[in-house]
Amino acid sequence: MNNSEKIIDAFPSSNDFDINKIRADFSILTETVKGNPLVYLDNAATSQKPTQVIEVLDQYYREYNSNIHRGVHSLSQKATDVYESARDKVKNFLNANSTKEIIFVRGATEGINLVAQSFGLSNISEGDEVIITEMEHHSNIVPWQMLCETTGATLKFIPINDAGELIMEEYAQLLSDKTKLVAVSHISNALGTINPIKTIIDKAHAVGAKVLIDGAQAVPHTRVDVQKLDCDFYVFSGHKLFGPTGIGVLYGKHALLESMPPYQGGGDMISMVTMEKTAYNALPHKFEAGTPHIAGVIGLGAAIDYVNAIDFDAAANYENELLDYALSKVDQVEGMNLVGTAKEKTSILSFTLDSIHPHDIGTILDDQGVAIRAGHHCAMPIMERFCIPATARASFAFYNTHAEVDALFDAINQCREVFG
Ligand code: C6P
Repeated sequence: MNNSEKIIDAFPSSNDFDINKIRADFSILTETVKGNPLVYLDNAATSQKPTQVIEVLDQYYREYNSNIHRGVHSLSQKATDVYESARDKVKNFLNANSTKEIIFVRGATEGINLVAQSFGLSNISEGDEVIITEMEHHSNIVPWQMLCETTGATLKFIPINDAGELIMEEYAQLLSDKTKLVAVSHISNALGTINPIKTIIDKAHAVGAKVLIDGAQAVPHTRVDVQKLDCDFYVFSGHKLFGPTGIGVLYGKHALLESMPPYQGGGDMISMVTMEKTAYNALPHKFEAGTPHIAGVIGLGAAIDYVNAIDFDAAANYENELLDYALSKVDQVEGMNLVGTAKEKTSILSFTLDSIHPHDIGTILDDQGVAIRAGHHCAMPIMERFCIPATARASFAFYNTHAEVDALFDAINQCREVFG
């Protein structure tokens, strides 16, 4: 029996989601760590990659590696075609109106920085206000702090309650005609809270503000329709969506992107350069200076093909079952405290154990082959809000199993025994 079989789920699922078939696509799940089957529960940090994505990357480098948008030769044309077809896949994945609205960036972080520097510097000035929340990842805090420092604008935070939910009445109070931008995570990486982004967007628009949604934790778990949401910007990272690292997406409404200055200068983002001046390329290329992460984009396209090919809604239901199963076990562990108990929550289990530092929990769990993240999760203000230095965080993907949740709790109990 190999390790993957050992950990395969005997727990009946309420839908037809074929977990065994899915797991066979992720060969890394058969690895061992310190002699134990790998139980990978750090999916919020980065997800594993299916064979289908790895093979597409391999094929690009082996068969048609070349630069794009530049060559007349066949390899370059093929690479350009596959690169641009990935943009089309992203457009359909987000239900954007046009491929002109899809900008490839390094990840959610770069997407937010692009908006802060390009939209922010040309639309936000002294006396204006930017609103974010207490539960943001540093990627959706620091770029706005930098913008506000440069411009003299003020940064405001929507507070959260003890369950880790936004206090919407306070949000309503913060909004005014001074508000120029609201930037909010779709799903919190530290708490798992799913934010009511449609309401947030509509309220911001009512005072004339634009809205950026940080979808880094959302796209692997939920369908996103940027037209229905009516958000102005939406960002995500490929590596959390079963694709490569170093590639991500900024969606922006066409008219907004058109009105914004380029973020970086260089090759590919120009239509004409003289020694005196430059005419910029059309969208989306205006925002893609230099040779892009071609393999990353092609791999992201393959990852989107992958999630499109599985029953994504069934996968999301299955993940919710895993979360419910894990939540049902929390009460059985003495001294285990959940951080983030929102009613609307996705598959993230952030917790502390009385008298045991989260880093120690992470180390002891690793000894059992269970990979979780311990720390502040790049969301220090949320730790401050809950008066804790850190949490241990298990985060589930659709390839995890109930047996792995059991392994997590066995390891947690072991941890409690080690620390007495
Ligand atoms: N969160 C986590 O373990 P990048 O690094 O650009 O791919 O993604 C940044 C980012 C932005 N917003 C949210 C909500 C995120 O969760 C992340 C990344 C990882 O929680 C790594 S710190």
